[in-house]
Amino acid sequence: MITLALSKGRIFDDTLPLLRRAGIEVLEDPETSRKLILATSRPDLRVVLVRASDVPTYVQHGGADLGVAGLDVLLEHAKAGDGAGGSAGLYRPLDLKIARCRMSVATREDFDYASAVKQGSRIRVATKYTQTAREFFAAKGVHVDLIKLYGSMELAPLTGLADAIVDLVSTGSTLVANHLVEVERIMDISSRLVVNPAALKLKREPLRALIDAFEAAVGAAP
Ligand code: PRT
Ligand code: MG
Repeated sequence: MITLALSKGRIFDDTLPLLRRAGIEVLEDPETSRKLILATSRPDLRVVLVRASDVPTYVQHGGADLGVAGLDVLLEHAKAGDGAGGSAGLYRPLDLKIARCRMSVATREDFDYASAVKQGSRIRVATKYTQTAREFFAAKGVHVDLIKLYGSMELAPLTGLADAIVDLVSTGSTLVANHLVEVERIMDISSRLVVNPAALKLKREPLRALIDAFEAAVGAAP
């Protein structure tokens, strides 16, 4: 049996067409079913539904043989280095080019970010991505106080909790709706296939075939 870890929502929705192109159907809809383990049309492949940020943990520790996670999540997981060796425990063979967005710095419209950076002021930055943000600002030589949040980052500059946020942006409409502006782009983000290296040894043939099928499906994507 091969176990594929996916998170509900955009990762599941964007992985489905890739699986379909590889001739694989997921037999249950996570939006209507309460099941966390979903069968597929391939009797030797099942999907487990986990939190987006738990995908690397499942794959690293063998709860799943492979999984799909955003680069944002993978970088935080690797840098958190929770004793288990960060990304050392994950083989990352493929950019699936799905769930694309960018990681950016945003502030209130009336906050002069460029001047704050130039003057070397300490900037209070709220984010879920503290590891990535710390590295980004350190490389620029910008002094920041990082405030860890788990969601609704957009609220932080509006309430005075922070001067800036580091968050994901795709259409930009969330920023606009909250009167925030993107002042710097940190990196482009897409989702990656990650594989447990031990599983790749033990189940080499079927896992290789599945990775190849994903690769062909990405290549064939419109
Ligand atoms: O919800 P949970 O805490 O379980 O996890 P999650 O929020 O990380 O999961 P999910 O499903 O929301 O996101 C999974 C992955 O999708 C992320 O890890 C990213 O790699 C990727 N992705 C792609 C995005 C976006 N686009 C995105 N736009 N993840 C989040 N957003 C959010 C963003 O944080 C902001 O709040 O959407 C809002 C901005 O969108 P626009 O279109 O208004 O700019
Ligand atoms: Mg979410």
